[in-house]
Amino acid sequence: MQKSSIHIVKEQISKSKKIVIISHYNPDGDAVGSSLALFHFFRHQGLDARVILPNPFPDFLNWMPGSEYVLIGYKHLNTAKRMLEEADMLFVVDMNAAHRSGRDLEDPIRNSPAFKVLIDHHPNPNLTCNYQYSTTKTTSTCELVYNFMAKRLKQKADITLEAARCIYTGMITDTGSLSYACNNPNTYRILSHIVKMGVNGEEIHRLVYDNYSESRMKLLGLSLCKRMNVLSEYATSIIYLSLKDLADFGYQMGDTEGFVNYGLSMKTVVFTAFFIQREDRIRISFRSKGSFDVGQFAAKHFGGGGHRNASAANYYSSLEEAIAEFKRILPQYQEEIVKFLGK
Ligand SMILES: [Mn+2]
Repeated sequence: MQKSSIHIVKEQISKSKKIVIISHYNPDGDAVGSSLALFHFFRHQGLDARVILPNPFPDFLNWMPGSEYVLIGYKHLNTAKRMLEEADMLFVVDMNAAHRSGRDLEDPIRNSPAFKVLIDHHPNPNLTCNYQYSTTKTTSTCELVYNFMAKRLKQKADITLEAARCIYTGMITDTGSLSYACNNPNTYRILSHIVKMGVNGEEIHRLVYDNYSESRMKLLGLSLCKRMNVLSEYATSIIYLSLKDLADFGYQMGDTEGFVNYGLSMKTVVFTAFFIQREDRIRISFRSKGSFDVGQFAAKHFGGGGHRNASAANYYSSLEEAIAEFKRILPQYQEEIVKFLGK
């Protein structure tokens, strides 16, 4: 499909009657942030905009302005499908393909007759759309949403404080509070602008990070004490949690968000994998330091994908088998991983 110019997008927005914004399954700070930032931006202009997220977002994002208006797609599937059918504009954010919203929303997204805009920072965008704004060279989709509004549409003045707070949230949650994917001066220009607008970074940090459940803290303790192995000769660590572990500690959705980063925070570790057992599969998250590309690793060996330093995959077998498979593959990368040690 021939991609439209930004002028056509602008014209589409101005005459749009029903704008729908959708993001990925298991929405994180960036998915919720980028969706709600657009929501506030359009509402501010008097446009009818609505957000669909496939399933509930974690509790620590409940405070986000506008979150009470989000439609949870899998709870209200027929409504979600009807909204996608009736939308005249559809914004797909923080995901590179329709199936990221889950099986039941994949076709409704693809078949929606709406004018489609994709805004995303994952590699290999794969959605037929009218306008695509996709690059991996950014902190987050929230940063791209800011650029889209301020630079492409040239409507900086329509970014409200609520939208700015949402943008800030995605920028910090997708970068481990600006500890990776954050070496671009533009990132700080945006932060400077939105802090000037009145965004309180300290408050958002407190709302997001000092907002954990008791079950999360106990699961974290278990993970680090009893479920972490460091494979020193490979500068690699693994953490795993079984269904029983989750049940024993009263797991709630979102509790293990970010656990994978603990595996990487050791001086002697360059590569880490976090295995979590779900009802029907093992979800594996990978993280790395430096040039070791875990996006490619996940794609090649586990049918997953993601970014150079952060990726994920599903493995349809037992937890033990997933870990064994990982350990079988690891030796071929030993040299590549270890060479980053101490850098
Ligand atoms: Mn993101």
